[in-house]
Parts: sequence; structure tokens; C-alpha cells
Amino acid sequence: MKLCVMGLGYIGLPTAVMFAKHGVKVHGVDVNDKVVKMLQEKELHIEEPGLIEMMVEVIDAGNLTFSTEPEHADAYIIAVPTPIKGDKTANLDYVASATEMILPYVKSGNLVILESTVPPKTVENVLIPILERSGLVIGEEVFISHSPERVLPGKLFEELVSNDRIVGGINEKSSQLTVDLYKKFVKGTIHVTDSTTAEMVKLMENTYRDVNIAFANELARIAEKVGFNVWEAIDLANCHPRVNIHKPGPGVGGHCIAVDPWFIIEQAPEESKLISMSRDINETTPVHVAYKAQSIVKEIVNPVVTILGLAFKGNIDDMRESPSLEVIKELKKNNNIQIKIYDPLVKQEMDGKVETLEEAVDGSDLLVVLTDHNAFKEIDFNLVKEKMSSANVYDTRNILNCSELTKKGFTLIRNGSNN
Ligand code: SAJ
Repeated sequence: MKLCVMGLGYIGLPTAVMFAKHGVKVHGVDVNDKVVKMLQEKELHIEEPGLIEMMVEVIDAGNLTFSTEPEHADAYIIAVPTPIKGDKTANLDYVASATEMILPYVKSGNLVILESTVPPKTVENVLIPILERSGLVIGEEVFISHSPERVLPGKLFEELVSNDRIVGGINEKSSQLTVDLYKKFVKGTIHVTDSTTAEMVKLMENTYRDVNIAFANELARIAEKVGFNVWEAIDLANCHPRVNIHKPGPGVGGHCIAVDPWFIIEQAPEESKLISMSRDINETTPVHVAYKAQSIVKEIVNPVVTILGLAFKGNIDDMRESPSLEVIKELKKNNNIQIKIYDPLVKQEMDGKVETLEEAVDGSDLLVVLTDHNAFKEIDFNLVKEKMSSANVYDTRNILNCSELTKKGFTLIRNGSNN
């Protein structure tokens, strides 16, 4: 069995490694020659616990090779990015070009699996027309399916094995071949459906979270107006066996949940009213946070505001679509405010970014907690208070102990609460 994996990013590379570990001969392809060179030299361009050890093992065993060009194989997996364009529609150029790349290699009996997250009908409208040009009969000589990735970076290897998997073939044989392949390592249930349903399932999972978080963020705004504590209210509502309201926050980040709902809206804009409105609520939440931060320091002349957290969620270094960037952009419109930024995990340089917590809090009038990093939960606020000019904390994630901070003399403000 030989497999060719197109795209060696967060999904493609661990998937390639996983198949190689389970006895499949895998050839990994990426258009970025720097990435390919690094991987050939057994160096990683992405971070994922356990990846380097397993990759070196399968390379040394002769089961995994890399290059910028595909090779003949029994099956092809396409795991390339599907970014969003300025007009909020999906950019399928990488999916199309990866399919074009394998076209000269595809032969009778081959299976092509699309793992990238895509708008519904992409298999039908993009993959099939390109693969038809092979001259082979689609569904009889070439088999095609969509099997979306659903794993969480940081827990990739665990989730690749234990998560259920969706397989949407263009016909029964395509689904069966795909199930047989993933069965090599998937321990979760593999559910079979058609390709369009599989495309939608993936989008619906992330959109469910986006809509639910929008609901939570809306409740937070209602709480501030009406006067109740949204965190307590959500906890109590969630005691009901059929209620699961997500957490409010500074907005929704990452390259999945903030993007995927648009792939549904694109296909049915008139029908996607709830989904569109949820996107709007989540996209305007950072602006709301910035306004609130400004109102806290409005009596202070030339205040210093410290942003704690750039990553889009806790304990990762990824700031793609991070709401922190939007909060900072909005605060920067106010020339009176001096902004300091601190994130212990993000290495990237940025205007106003400092390297230590000490520098970050020195002379600050307000700490705005935007990311739920464990490191922020462990801050020694006695030391911090000595360094700050005014002891104000705005916790958008509700990760700090309110009564303890108040006892230490801080004014603690949370979103979705007036106390
Ligand atoms: N967030 C909230 N409130 C919450 C939960 C999350 O504000 O109650 C925010 C986070 O802080 C973050 C954003 O939402 O800014 C997204 O975080 P996340 O942990 O919900 O999701 P991702 O983007 O890291 O990963 C998601 C996962 N999808 C689902 O849980 C349905 C993952 O399984 C997918 O594989 C991944 O998207 C993907 O690649 O599509």
C-alpha cells in the first residue's frame, strides 16, 4: 500500500506520519521547498507534541519520504489550506492546484481523499471536473471521498486515533476504500455518508460552536446592561441536562471557527441569517472589549494599558484571527493610551510587545486579560500591584479569582458582569 499526502501542514504531516507508523509507505508533498528540505533533514516547521519522535522513527524505517512532487501511489490525501478571501468566500486555489498536481499520476484503481475543510459541493464542483481529465471513469476507475479532519492541535495524535471520523464517498466503493484506509489507525467509529453531507458536517461542527459562543457573548452584553453576572448565570443554566452554553470571551479566533461559518454563508446567504448574525456578534466583541477597557481608564491622563495574551486561546502560540489583534487595533485609535503587550508563548515581535511580565505591568493602569493561558492564572498579584500605577484588572475570560483580587486592593472588572 502506497499513499501520497499533498500538503504537509498541521494536518497533512501528522496524518502522513501516522499512516507510515502503521506500515503504509507514504510520500509527503509540499509546494514549499524550504518545508520539504527541513523535513528531509528531520526538522519540523510546526509544533506538535510527539511529532518529531514519531517522524524520525518512520523516516529511519524507510516508510516516509518528502519532496515537492507527487509520486505514483494507491491513494492520495489532499490536506492543503483553504483560506478565506477578502470577500469572505473560500479560496479553493490550493485544493484545485493539489488535484492538478496529482492528475498526471492518477491511474485506474486509485483513491483520492480530500481532508481540507471546504464549502459544500467542492468535491463535486472542483475535484471531480479536474480528475475527469485523467480520462478514467470517476466512481469506477477513480474513487473519491471527503473525510474532514476534526482534530485539535496540541492533542493531534490522541484525537487522530480516538475521534470518530466522517467519510463521504461519491459512491459506496469510494467510501469503503476510504474506511479501509483509515481503519489502519482510527479507533473511533467511522461514519459513512455522501461527500456533500461530509463537507457540511465539518462546517456545522465549527459553526455550532461559533453560534453558541455568539449567544454567550450576547448574553454577556445583556448582563452588563441589565445587571447580573453572566458567568454565574451560564453555570447555573448549564446545570440543566439539556443546556450547554459556551463561554463568553473577547471574541472568536483561530483559523477554523472564525472562518468555517463563512463557507456555509457563501453557499446560501439568504438562508444563513443566524449564522451571519453570530459572526457579526463575535467579530464586534473585540471592539466592545476595547471600548470597555477605555471606559475603565477614562479618568486617567495618558493611561498605560497592558494586554495580557495574544494567542487566540490558552496555552498555544497561535495568533491567527486572534481577537487580541482586533482589541489592540481598536485601542491604538486612541492616541492618549500607551499600550504594552505581553504573551509568554508568542515569540513574534510586535510594536509595544515586551518580554517579561515585570516590564508589562510596570507603570500600568489596567491589565486586560484576553487569553486564558495557565501562566496568567498563576500570576503573583501582590508583586504586580507594587509595580502598577493603578490597580485595575479587566478579565475577559473570567480566569482570575475575583474576591482574592478585590481583597488585595484591585478593582476587578469582568465582561458580562458589573461586579
Ligand atoms: N471560545 C470562546 N468560548 C468558548 C469556546 C471557545 O470564546 O466557550 C473561543 C476560543 O477562545 C478561541 C475560539 O473560540 O478564540 C476557537 O477555539 P476552539 O477551542 O473552540 O476551537 P479551535 O479553533 O482551536 O478548533 C476547532 C475544533 N472544533 C470543534 O471543537 C467543533 C477542532 O476540533 C477542529 O478540528 C478545528 O476547529 C478545525 O481544524 O476545524
